[in-house]
Amino acid sequence: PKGDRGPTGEKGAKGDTGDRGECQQNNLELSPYFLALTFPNGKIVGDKIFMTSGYEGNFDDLKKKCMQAGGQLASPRNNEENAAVQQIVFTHDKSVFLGINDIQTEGKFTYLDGKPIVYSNWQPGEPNNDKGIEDCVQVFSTGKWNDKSCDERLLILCEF
Ligand code: GMH
Ligand code: CA
Repeated sequence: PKGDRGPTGEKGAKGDTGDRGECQQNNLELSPYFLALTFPNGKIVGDKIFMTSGYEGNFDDLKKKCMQAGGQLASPRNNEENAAVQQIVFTHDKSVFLGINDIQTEGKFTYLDGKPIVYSNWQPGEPNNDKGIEDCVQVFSTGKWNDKSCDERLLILCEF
């Protein structure tokens, strides 16, 4: 378990077998390099890194900025990834846009590549397409999702 290792994830710690997978991932997350690089703007989940720069903008701005950086807007695909997104939203007290929208077909939420979403964490009553203008998805500090106008200016959160 994660808690069994020292907080510094010292080199050559027990369990550092060089294997790919969970053991190595835990050590990576505890290494001072990753602690430094992810504090306070990033989170590592499995082989995915979520990172904000603090920039705020509308959906198109944020989508473009993430792509220019070689990543894409955060697109959590399970509870663990969503919890990482939530933690960044909570830390910064600013909600983020996901790389998910129903711009193409109202009511059918897809990733940026157009594929249907495999995971969601909607706030009860959402998505409601309020006033008929909500095609993007924001995450609250509770981790719950709300569809929101893509013209809102929210915090950037990319995944790499
Ligand atoms: C409406 C109501 C609220 C809800 C908002 C939100 C806007 O104003 O249904 O309860 O919180 O819409 O969905 O995105
Ligand atoms: Ca809504």
